[in-house]
Amino acid sequence: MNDKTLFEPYTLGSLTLSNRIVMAPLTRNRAGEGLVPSEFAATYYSQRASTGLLISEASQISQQGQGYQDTPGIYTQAQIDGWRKVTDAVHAKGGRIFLQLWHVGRVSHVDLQENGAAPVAPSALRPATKVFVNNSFVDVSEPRALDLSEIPGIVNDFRQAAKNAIAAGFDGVEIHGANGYLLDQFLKDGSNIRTDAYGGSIENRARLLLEVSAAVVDEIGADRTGVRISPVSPANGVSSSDPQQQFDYVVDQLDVLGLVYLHVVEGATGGPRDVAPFDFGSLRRRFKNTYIANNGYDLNLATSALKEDKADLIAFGRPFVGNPDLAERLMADAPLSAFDPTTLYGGGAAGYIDYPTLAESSSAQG
Ligand code: 8OZ
Repeated sequence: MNDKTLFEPYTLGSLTLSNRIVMAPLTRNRAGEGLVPSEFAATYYSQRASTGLLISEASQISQQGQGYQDTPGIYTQAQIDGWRKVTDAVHAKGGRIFLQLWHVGRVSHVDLQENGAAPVAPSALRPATKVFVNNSFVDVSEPRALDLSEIPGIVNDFRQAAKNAIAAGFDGVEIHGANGYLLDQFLKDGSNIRTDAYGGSIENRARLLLEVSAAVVDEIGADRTGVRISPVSPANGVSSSDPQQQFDYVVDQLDVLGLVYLHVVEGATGGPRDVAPFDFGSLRRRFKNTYIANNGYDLNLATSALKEDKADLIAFGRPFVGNPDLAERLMADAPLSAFDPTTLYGGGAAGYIDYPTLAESSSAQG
């Protein structure tokens, strides 16, 4: 036991965070023309700037990397300029923000791809999952397996996107290696049946994530690079026959790269924490820098995880939708507001920037 609390400053690489609370990436599908962040995004993120570290919604690194309508990108100058408004607004309030770099792989639809092309995947295996496109949830399209010759281009898209994120004023980036998207599809043997250097053994399946991580570290520095993984989450139809061995190896290698943080979705994404016997403590012990724990944490669970040294920072996701001042509410052990599920994905300002703080709602009542 130790005396750590959620509400004390924390040193993350060269940054000082005002507390140990992290806002997990939350997809909101409100990007505008050219997949530029919403005109309301600067307000949305800066309303949440009392959080120690904000992580942006997943943002595709290329058109090929997009899987849902109206998600923002980080591959055009207009997108960089749009994100600059967000980072300026967050920094003006003393906040810190990383951008999450995303390639969806096979979790996509031909209507989002250039010239209606098939989504790309480690192997031509279509998952039983849906994407939001043309204003409805539809089955993903039949994917095609990436040719070996295409892989360096994807690594380079991640590298360029990281550079763009820094140009947009972000404090760092988080590589999305979780939730059944491209990098997780390569890691797990249910979605990766390749027979080349990127499939088969644990080392081969980890190769793409590690090459992407090394490229991003080379481009912007290890102290600005984090990775998110979800070892046992079946999200988007992935499965692994050897998650402990796979992720022990991955984390050992990420540790060698000196990444500033490891962000772990502990359990099924957005669902139960204990879906399989898996020792998250093993990942925690293998990784020397900051460990961010995520998935269904509340104040009590977060406090005990810190006191038992199971994590350095705790990421909260959905509670941030309806509680812009979540940090203050947790500090006061105040009640949390629910959010409106009908405005979670898509729409405009409503259900996005109009959730009141505790102080605003009590003055409105009184
Ligand atoms: C919810 C809806 C669409 C995408 C993830 C980026 O699960 C997502 C996502 C979540 O990581």
